[in-house]
Amino acid sequence: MTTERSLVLVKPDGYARGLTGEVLRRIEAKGYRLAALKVVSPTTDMLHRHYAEHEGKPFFEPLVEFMSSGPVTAVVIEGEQCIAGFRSLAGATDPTKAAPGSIRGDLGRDWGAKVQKNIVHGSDSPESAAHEIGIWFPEL
Ligand code: D4T
Repeated sequence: MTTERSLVLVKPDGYARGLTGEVLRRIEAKGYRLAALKVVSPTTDMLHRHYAEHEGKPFFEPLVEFMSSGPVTAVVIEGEQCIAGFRSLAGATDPTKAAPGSIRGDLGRDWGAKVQKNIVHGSDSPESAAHEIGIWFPEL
């Protein structure tokens, strides 16, 4: 089994609510390593590249607007199967349905917005992780 990397984002809602430390704590407590970390104010271009698969969907523009609304903490995590492992830590996309014990289940809720403000992002495949790490950490 080769070591994997995943791109994790603490989204503007998580950053603004002071939950970055809690998210990092859960990642480290699970046993994954933090390979790179920074606070970023993403450009529209970065977000269009990051969310290209969702272009044209009804939540795409609200999603880009939300993700541009404040700083984001971008993290590269590392460890065997960390892609699936972090998605399990994060929980379901909809925070109302996310299981208690998960980041979104414990810390997230529906705020009545056009887009789900669900605290974190995690890559969903090795190909997405490589692509996304290139967008958020071009220096790596
Ligand atoms: P990300 O990509 O942010 O880790 O979230 P997920 O992997 O869990 O979900 P996603 O890519 O399908 O969606 C990206 C982003 O859009 C929001 N969203 C999604 C939304 O507001 N309404 C929706 O119906 C969907 C599918 C939430 C996450």
